[in-house]
Amino acid sequence: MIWLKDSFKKAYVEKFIEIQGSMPNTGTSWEKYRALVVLIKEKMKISQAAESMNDSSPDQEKQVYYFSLEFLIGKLLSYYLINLGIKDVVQEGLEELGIDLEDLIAEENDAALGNGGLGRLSACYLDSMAFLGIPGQGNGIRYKYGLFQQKIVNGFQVELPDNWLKNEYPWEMRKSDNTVVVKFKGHVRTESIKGKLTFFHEDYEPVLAVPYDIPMLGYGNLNRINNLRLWSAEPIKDDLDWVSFNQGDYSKAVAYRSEVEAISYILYPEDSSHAGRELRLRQEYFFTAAGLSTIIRYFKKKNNSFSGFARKVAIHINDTHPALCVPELMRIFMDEEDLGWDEAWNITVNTISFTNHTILPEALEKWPVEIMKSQCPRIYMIIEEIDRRYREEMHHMHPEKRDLIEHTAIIRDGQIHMAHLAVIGSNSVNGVAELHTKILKTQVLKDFYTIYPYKFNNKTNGVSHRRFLLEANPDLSRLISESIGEDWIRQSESLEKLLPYTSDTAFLEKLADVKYHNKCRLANYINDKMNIQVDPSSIFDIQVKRIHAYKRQLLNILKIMDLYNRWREDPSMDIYPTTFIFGGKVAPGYQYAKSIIKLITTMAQRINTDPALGGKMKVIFLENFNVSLAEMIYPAADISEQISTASQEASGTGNMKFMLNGAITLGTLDGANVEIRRAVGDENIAIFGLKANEVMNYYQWGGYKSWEEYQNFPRLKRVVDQLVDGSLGSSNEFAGIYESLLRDNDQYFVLKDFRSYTDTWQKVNLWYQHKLSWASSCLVNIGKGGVFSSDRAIKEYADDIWHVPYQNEIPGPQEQSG
Ligand code: OAK
Repeated sequence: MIWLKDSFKKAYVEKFIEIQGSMPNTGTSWEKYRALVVLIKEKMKISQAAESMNDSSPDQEKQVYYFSLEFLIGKLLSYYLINLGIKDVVQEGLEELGIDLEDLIAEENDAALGNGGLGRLSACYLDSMAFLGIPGQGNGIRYKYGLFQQKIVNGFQVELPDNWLKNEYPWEMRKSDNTVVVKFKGHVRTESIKGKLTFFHEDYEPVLAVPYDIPMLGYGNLNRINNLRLWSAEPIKDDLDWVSFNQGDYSKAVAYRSEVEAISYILYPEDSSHAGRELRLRQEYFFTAAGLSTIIRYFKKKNNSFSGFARKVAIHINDTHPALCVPELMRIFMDEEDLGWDEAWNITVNTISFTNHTILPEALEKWPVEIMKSQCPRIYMIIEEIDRRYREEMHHMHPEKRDLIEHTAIIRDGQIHMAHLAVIGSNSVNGVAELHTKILKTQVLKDFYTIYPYKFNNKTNGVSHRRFLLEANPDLSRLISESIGEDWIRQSESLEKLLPYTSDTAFLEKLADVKYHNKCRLANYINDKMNIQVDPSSIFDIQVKRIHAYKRQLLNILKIMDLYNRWREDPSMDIYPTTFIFGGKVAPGYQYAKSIIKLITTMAQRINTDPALGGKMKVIFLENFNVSLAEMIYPAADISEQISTASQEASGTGNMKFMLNGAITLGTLDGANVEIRRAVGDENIAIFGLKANEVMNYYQWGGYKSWEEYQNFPRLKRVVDQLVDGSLGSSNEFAGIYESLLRDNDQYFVLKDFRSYTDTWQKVNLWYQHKLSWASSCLVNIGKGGVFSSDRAIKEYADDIWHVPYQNEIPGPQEQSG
């Protein structure tokens, strides 16, 4: 325990007075929040954290650096209070000072430096690394604007800027002393010095990379405070623009400043698609180069030679966005540290590991040679040389396989294939669920799998069960701990101890009560925000995630349209009342997905105001789905909709968060759903639809005939026709959706899976009415959910890829003294 209540109160009041010069009761909630964060940081000696505090020995312990363009960390205050074991003390202490902790928690902005799955995964992984005592540091960009805020206006998504730094972000610490210069543009002069080719990058555009550190506090592990280092781009003040001003070239100076600041201005809101914009490449090189310079600087403090580098450093690249780590590390080793190519290459490959997060072709990053050449001329030269040597080596090994070389080369048709660079330049390539890894090996990266079979491995994703269960669902957490003790918080697999309770009626009733309570909480939120009353005893059937054609929110809303049609025709139909809840953002330029939101909100408007329905159905589109809202939604779900076209969702992580909160998955055999089914058994999940191999077969033969599906199932024909026959209003709003289904042959098999989806949904609806059987299956989902904790995933990365030790048994926060 780091504080008793009275010492906390005293420390808090003193801190507030020190910062504000007045008593806390005179301050705003924001000031009170900031004082609390500052106090915690000081108490934890966080400003000395990371490098120095964790590693005072002369010999460096192996460090893991997790490079990601996205870290969707959400709010930290409440979570850290839990991790420090002081939430109750702080809450009570503040209460005695007349302050409501909830008000302070509400002041914190969600740090939304990510789009969705990939970004949240990196936040969960930093969390587990801190918990497990792995020296693991995140490396990313401090975007001035995070993922946009979504408003729904007249049923359409409207994007507003997310100015999360407006008030200052008290968790971060600017570390100006560790600023580095990243060099863009210019040209490379080559000179032979003492018989050795030497490269000089000249006339470059210098960009200052200024680090801001955010502490990563793991549950109960106060001895290890890790760090998320986010880089901000700033112009060099007294150099180029000063020169330009002196010469009167104002426009050049202004252009330079804005070009530089643009680098860390905004997170690209495209999820799983590659826009190929120059600025994005600049972002990628910027945080890669800055992060590597920190690594090298720290390594050199503790080591005299680079020969042991790969034993002391693991660099993980989260998808291909940081793949320039490969040539940049080569550049540093060769141009700055004077290593030869072969040695530099060996160390680079042995240090870097790579995770692929999607098979969508539109997400695969390719950069035109011309852009790379002009932005990063020296890096381009190195990529060219890596490509040349790769081709040569392949030619030597497989002289007859010209096609193989062409298919796997890095530079082809004037483009740089970043996934190829990442595979060739790393020692490990992993997918994020068993099915996804299999698809990588047999389809997307199959040629590479024949060349480097030993690099490929699977690491099924995991989520922080402490954030998404312990913090998000306090009532369920209490029930669990009262029944099986608190081990599950540190050992997620201990949740299995709940399984004997599946036949304990009293326990199942308590579980149902907890769910009801959580549904009331969400219902109140909906009422407050949208002025719509939903019945907490109806089924909460929820699909929250990015809106994307392959995730098939369309299939869900067509099901709802069909149900509505049938209910109106036969009001006595035996269906249990259901509230359908959607949430998720669309990339601003993705018109098709935007029209799906409009379809959902149009149906919501119609259904929610139809008095004849007597409240049997409600449809809710919750605006601005983010980490904080997610924490309220998962605990309230009965049905978890995981209905992507089989083969397309690499893993999914929402599926795991719902499961841990006792929702039943209604899903396809896609991504990690496959493993969820294996964990819980067929009787505790509802699976429907085409299998991945069936979908892939269709793709191979050019798809299926969606027209036939439509013609042969009148209920389906009816909902599809309603998209364009004026039933939903006179505008032509949904013609694009209609076309995608019939004229473009339904690329995502929505019509093909419609019958089995609606049939399965109906069975689930019936099943829900058997309350004990339902609650028992919910409990199996919780009990089997432990394996989907990010602790398990990180242990696998640590064992198989990074080769770093971790602590398995970590005392809880209460047991540590300070
Ligand atoms: C985003 C940009 C480029 C490539 C992939 C993504 C992405 O978010 N992928 C998602 O990653 C998650 C974490 O691994 C998976 O659970 C999702 O299935 C996948 O779509």
